[in-house]
Amino acid sequence: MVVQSVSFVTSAPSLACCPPAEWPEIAFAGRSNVGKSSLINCLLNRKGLVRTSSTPGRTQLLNFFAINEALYFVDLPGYGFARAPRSVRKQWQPMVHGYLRGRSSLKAVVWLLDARRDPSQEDLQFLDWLEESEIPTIPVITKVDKVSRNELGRRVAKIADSTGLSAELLTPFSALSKQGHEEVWELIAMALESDLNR
Ligand SMILES: Nc1nc2c(ncn2[C@@H]2O[C@H](COP(=O)(O)OP(=O)(O)O)[C@@H](O)[C@H]2O)c(=O)[nH]1
Ligand SMILES: [Mg+2]
Repeated sequence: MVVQSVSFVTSAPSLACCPPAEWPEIAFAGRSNVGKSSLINCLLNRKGLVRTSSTPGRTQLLNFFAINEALYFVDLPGYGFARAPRSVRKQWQPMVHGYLRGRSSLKAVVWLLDARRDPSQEDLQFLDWLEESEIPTIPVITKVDKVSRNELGRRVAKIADSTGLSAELLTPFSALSKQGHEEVWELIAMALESDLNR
């Protein structure tokens, strides 16, 4: 896709506060610090559009970005940030689950896992929930520049094993080297073309 225009639209605290569902939508999910904001910036070729931070747990709202006035990207709040206040952790599930289940224009969730980590309990629970909810999921392995080629093969096999996903479905990505940029866009394009109506 040729990205002609990108703009930040709004931060919504709940499904009810989201902008009108007039365009197809792709959401980005994963634990705090996994690289969601960096992936979105990379896909859109905009360096500072989505605030990336080395302080995890900052993004606590559903952040909407309009692309070409035809598509929304939604940066979801991350899970698994133990140091976040209890009130924030309690809000996460109704906010994110409510949005993902209720948003009629949602075409897919890009779900991120860190190449260097084994999937956590929360990662696996979230994947189970996505499957149960029949939400199309695009799994992406982030920060692959941080592991060697050999190690990446082993890491992907391990992640495939613990998630039950086939290794071919796990797309390696790096916001640093841009490895996987084209592949992730292709998977998004396929999801947008599917005539799935929810
Ligand atoms: N080396 C490397 N670092 C990355 C990559 N993606 C993200 N990071 C770093 O990981 C940290 C968290 O990234 P961010 O995009 O804010 O994660 P988010 O919390 O999921 O939105 C930041 O310090 C990023 O610079 C990547 O592909 N390679
Ligand atoms: Mg972020």
